[in-house]
Amino acid sequence: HKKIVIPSLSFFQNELKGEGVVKSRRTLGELAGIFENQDAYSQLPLDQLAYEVYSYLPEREGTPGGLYFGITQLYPGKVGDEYFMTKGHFHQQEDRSEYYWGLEGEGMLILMDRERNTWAERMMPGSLHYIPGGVAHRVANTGNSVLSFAACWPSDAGHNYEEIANKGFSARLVEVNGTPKLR
Ligand code: S6P
Ligand code: ZN
Repeated sequence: HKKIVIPSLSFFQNELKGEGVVKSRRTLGELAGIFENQDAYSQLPLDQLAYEVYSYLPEREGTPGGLYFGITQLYPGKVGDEYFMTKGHFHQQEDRSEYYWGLEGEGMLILMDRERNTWAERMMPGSLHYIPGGVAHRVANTGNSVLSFAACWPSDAGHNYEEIANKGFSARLVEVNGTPKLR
């Protein structure tokens, strides 16, 4: 389950040695409200792990020009016809952009701009995604194994979860006849 691709190995070795990598985790219980099918959601254990994020900043927090590196491991699963997905956010400093790239597994990066236009990009090992400033981002695991992706973002970007928590994205990624579709 914990297969790690080579380019990220040194990062995980730092974590194993306790050198400044911060690990956070989100359970299904912490994703309350993001899925459409409340019945299906209520049947799942709230303490089930949905994803883990390892992040690392080689500078003091907020250092201008500093860059975070992070790896997210999103577990496979469904809530009704929706896939397990990250909470999703705009950046607190709206104009801050970010790179994502796929490491293992299959998924979709769901993006929404300020006019609430939503689109999606397929994630797979080696796929590269640029998330411009002012674009909310969320990832869904569309496969049967762990989806792992790396990210790089400015140290002063911050997270604005509130808007997505309140209004969601303007489209949902659902499984239709075995394939992911935006609805
Ligand atoms: C941070 C970056 C990622 C996410 C992570 C979890 O800007 O976009 O590290 O934090 O993929 O997603 P979320 O929406 O729970 O922060
Ligand atoms: Zn982000």
